[in-house]
Amino acid sequence: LITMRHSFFILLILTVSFSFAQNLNINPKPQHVVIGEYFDTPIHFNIKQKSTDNATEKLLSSFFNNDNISGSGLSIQIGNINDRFSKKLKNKVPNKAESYHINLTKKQISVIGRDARGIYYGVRTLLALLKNAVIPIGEISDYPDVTARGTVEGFYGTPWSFQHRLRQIDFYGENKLNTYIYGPKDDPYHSSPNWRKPYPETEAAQIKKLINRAKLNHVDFVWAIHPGKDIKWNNEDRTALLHKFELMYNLGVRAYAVFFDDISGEGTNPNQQADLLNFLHTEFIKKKKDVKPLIMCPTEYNKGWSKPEGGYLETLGKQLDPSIRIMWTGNTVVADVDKETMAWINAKINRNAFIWWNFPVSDYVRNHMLLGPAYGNGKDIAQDLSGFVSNPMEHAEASKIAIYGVADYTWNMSEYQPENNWKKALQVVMPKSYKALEVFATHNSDLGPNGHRYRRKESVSFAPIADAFLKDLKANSTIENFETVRKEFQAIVEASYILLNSTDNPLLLEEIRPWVEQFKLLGQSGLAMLNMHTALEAQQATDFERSYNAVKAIKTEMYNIDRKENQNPYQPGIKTATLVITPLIDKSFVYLTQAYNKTFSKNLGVEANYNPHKLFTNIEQLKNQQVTLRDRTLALNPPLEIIRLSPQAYFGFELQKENRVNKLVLQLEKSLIYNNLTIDISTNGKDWSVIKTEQKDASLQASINTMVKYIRIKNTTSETLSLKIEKFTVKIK
Ligand code: 14T
Repeated sequence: LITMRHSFFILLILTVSFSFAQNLNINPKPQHVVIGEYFDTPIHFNIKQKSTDNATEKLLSSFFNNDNISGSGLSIQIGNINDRFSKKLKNKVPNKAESYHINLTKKQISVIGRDARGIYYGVRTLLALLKNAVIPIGEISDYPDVTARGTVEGFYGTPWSFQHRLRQIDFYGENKLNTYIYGPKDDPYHSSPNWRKPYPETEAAQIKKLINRAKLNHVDFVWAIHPGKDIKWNNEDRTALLHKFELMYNLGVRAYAVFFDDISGEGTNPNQQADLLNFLHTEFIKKKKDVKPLIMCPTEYNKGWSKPEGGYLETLGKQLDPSIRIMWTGNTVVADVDKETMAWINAKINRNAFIWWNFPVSDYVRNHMLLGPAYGNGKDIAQDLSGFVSNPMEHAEASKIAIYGVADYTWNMSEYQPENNWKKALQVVMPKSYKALEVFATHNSDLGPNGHRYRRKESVSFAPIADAFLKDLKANSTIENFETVRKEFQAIVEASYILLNSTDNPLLLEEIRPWVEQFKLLGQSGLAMLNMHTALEAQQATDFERSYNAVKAIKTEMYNIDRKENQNPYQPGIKTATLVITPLIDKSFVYLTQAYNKTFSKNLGVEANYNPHKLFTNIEQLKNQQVTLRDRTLALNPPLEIIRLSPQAYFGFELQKENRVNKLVLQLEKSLIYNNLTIDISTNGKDWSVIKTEQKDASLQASINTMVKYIRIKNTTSETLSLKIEKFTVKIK
């Protein structure tokens, strides 16, 4: 009996400490934690450190000061494996880069790092432990699974501000991310036309500061250059590149990348690319001695774009110096990666690929906020990667939710739990209002239909409830979930108010504000929709019509926000909760109004302001591109991609019915191509007539003024044309 009771207690202690271990609240989750009892965190510490660098010193002084340091306090020893104090414990430090070991007793805490970064990470973990009221007795052995972990600021759109970059770099340090690749597409000194030129003074000074901040966080600031749009494969440009590297070196850069993505023409030649990189490797990296290995982004950076006939990837794989890392986005531009992805690319390039994960980047769905968990990548690929970076949204603070997940995933891959991590991330970015943020983020995760066909789950636990609601509504039976749905709409409204008035992260609020406003209105329209149902059940026509008008009025307000906020030329406007909540409200509204019309012999309108016209094309690349109707202008959302138009290929619009069409405008990056295109119209999709066009303000225009159902741009030459569509609109009467 005694033994039984004994083992029961042991079991109890084990479970308690186990669940507490889960709760150490350290992101990323440490690899090995063995802990037993806890003791109260003392007030004073007697701290001795050896071999600590500036970054670690600075970190230590953020916690230890004259008030909590004392000779009689809890002894803390910090150092590396060669320091004398670590003799007994150094075997426990994992034999991996950036690793550390922490030993915790009531008498002493030892933190031993394998290298400078290992010490720094050990101290990060130590400080996290000391923030709790109790300290565990036991040991932590820890190391990262992936060598290079972090982000690539590689999106199109407004680059992050200086202030945001500083905050990001601090955030990376806090979460043991070690890589920030600087490559914003819209920085002209990173790309064409100015990649050859030095940064102007202000920008240079800021980059210098970012580099210093990165050093203090043990983050490699990797400066990327994107020269492929206009590079000449000659000595002059090669020297220009070397010179720019030297200038950046003088600002403090010690890690470099060269991007050849999203270019066409001469710049795409793999032999020339490899030559250039090898040249930089021997003439710069090797000579400097304190610069990290080069990273390159290939032109064919995903499987979908790789042309096996051309042997592009194999050429890079064979020719590039083995130390040079090659980036890869996966099977398509925007994709999650798995074992198969890695096996395919690694075989081609003769090395482990460096993953460029295009999440949570939203530059192709700019009207959406991507706030869901970071999930979808294989948890068994740690050994197949040389690095893993996330390309974030232009909304820096909002991106931290996903980046927090990337930190955990890349550090301790097999144990990564996306949903748990996501909940912690919400608390980190909004320590007080995180519950409201959870309501908002739960319903703002998906991207909607998009050219890359990348989707995310959204409103996961609510989705079945919404389905059941609609089913009951249509079957005219009692709605079982009515109260649950009402509560959710109420929660949406309340969470929105809480967020709009929250003070715990003003910068985050600034980014999400228009979406939260929209979300609040959406919740209110949901409540009004439910009132329509209640009034219909009670046969109260007046109440029904008031709620009906309220839904319409709220929709008008939402429409106005959509027309006013975030007016970029790509995906203008503000979309919220598009996967589950919005369709639920829209469908219910139509259904209820129809039922009311029938019962009361009325004729209330149900027309939604959705777009009834369609894209009309035989080009695979374009088939998922969205079209927008604003006022009376129908527009193709301009793709970031260069579109290849084979002979006879066409793109245009199919209108819902015959309509008088006015003006057509097509704007391409290069206006030379206009001569190779015709504009056709048709009323049946079979018989076409070519219409007259003129070139005006670098665009191709046509005044049409007849009834058409189909209108298209067509390649009438016998050559394949490559075009970058900047604008394509028609005005409908
Ligand atoms: F270099 C790459 F790995 C990459 O992903 N490049 C861009 C990136 O800057 C952008 O943020 C991301 C998401 O839109 O995708 C790439 O951008 C594209 C994608 C295309 F399909 C640019 C042109 C495209 F045709």
